[in-house]
Amino acid sequence: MTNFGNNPAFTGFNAPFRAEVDVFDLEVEGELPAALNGAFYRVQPDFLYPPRYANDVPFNGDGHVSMFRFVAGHVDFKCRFVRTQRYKAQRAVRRALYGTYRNRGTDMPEVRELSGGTANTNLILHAGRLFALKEDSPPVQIDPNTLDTLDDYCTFNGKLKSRTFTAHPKLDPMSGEMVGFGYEAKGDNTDDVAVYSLDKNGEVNWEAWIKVPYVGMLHDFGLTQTHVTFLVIPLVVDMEQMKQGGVHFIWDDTMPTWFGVMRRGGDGKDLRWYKGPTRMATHCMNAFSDGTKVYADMDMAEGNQFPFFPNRRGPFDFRKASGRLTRLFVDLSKKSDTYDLEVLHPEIGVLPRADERYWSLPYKVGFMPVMDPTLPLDQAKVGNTGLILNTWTRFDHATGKSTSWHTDPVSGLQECQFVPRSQNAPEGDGWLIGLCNRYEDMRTDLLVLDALHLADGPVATVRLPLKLRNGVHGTWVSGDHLASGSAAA
Ligand code: V55
Ligand code: FE
Repeated sequence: MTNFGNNPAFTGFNAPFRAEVDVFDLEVEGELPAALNGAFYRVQPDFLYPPRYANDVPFNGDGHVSMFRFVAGHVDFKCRFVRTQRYKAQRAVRRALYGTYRNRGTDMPEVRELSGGTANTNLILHAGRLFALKEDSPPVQIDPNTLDTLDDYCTFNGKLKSRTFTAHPKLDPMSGEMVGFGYEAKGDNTDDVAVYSLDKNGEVNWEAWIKVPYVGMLHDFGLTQTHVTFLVIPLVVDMEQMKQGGVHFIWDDTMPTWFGVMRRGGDGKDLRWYKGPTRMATHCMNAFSDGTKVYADMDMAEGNQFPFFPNRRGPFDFRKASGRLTRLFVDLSKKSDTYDLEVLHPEIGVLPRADERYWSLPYKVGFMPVMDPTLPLDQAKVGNTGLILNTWTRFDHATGKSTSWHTDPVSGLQECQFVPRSQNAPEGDGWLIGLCNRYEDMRTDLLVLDALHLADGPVATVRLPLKLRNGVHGTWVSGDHLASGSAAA
């Protein structure tokens, strides 16, 4: 094959990984909590072949899933590429056949009928099925024990009519339902969104079709006990740019945001759109309802947060890319056609997470990787996925206080994952785990912190003998869903 060249997106810590590895019994410093029984899955975009287009973006890498199986104070490791239709087609001919990010017109003719999905963004387990997700295509089902791909185009028994499905489905802890949606549901640049819920056995039990005010990235959404919320942001689809071989999105800072709120289980006709200022927000820490009041907490910035998606005007501005956890609020009993915004905490960060036992419910505790507050903002480096993050922070919305732990200056942190100490432990009582990039020796560690005592630092550091790439999202699956024993036997 050709090589990846000296593009900074593919050198140093960002070098392609491409390997499929099993490591039995990883080295551990410190003490792994014996009660941690389950698996941490996370996914990184990892190009199997060098992209054919110079303008391609990190978000177009092939989905490469890592599994850390925690059992009896030990961790076994396994990683595999997801066998997407794209992966299999390119592997068969030993070269890239697909084009640039979410632009099917740049794909070679022989693959245009195949799925373009990369399964590179997130994972979730529902009704015993583990899905690897990319928002431009249906879920890909993988085996939670072997990581083998079981279904490269999962339509929920033919019930998923949308051509796309979000990378951020939510689980309702009360009903056991999984709720999700697909945007651009009838094809590129269509303003159709299809919303679905699946009952606790994995059967589709609700479908509603709605329209967005304009077609922008709809990456995540909010789920409450009674409603779903969407935020349309001005990272808009540009068909002109795509015709010229460009990527799917462009940032248009002349456009407002629209916060959409609609009832769960209905036909979508009650959907209301509330206007707001130009903002970027990708992720929802959690959302909840209180009577007619609906709240959604998102990491929100003034401008484009993805340096690799072009701005319609002006250069990338990392000051405007700084996002803070922000509460979006509407009262459905009021006539207002705008939504309210309130910054909840001063820290600058991305990738907010909650104690998922509180998804869709009133909650107090959240977590987020943030920039070390001792780093002056204008010295913050802009990596290929935005700001360099070296701090994990726990937020308490009831007191407005936060506690943090930050790494040494030659390390960086990826997304964090909360794991409850037990199924009925209080909210936020458990561990915070996630990957740490060791830039000096080009390795990756998995850190385990006590979520109640972040400032004390890791209780255990699980050392990998290799370097993983910057990943996107991960999920925790408790041991009762998994085969007993080793993952890497
Ligand atoms: C995101 C990630 C994506 C993508 C769109 O975090 C949005 C946001 C890894 O791919 O395609
Ligand atoms: Fe995401």
